[in-house]
Amino acid sequence: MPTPSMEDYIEQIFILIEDKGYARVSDIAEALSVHPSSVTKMVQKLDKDEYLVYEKYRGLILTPKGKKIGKRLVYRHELLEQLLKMIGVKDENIYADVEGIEHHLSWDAIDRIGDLVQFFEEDQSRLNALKEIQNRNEVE
Ligand SMILES: [Mn+2]
Repeated sequence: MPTPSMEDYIEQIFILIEDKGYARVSDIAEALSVHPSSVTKMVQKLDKDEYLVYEKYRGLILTPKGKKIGKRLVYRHELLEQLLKMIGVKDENIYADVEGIEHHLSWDAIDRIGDLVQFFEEDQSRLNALKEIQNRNEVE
């Protein structure tokens, strides 16, 4: 299992490759606000653990194992953003909150949160009922 920090790197590398077709050390450093030397170090570790293949002058590619986990990490991040947005968390808090919690939930909890999001999405009246409670709590 990747550590939280490894997860952040795999997630960003996956997103960069999806968006641009490649992931450079400098792009990864910028996306994660870390020093390029930290990226090089982590990329070597991820290579050793077979999440990616890194060649110094050619760049890096995710292995099937890296791609699979990358896809799940991006899904997890997006699902949690969707949940927080849906329950009315302010936009300005959403990204930092998701970064704070995403590594600390089991995949079981993620799947159940997926059910919950679906529960609300399938019927607008459920969201309205939640909104009503929130309005009531605000007054109190
Ligand atoms: Mn994330």
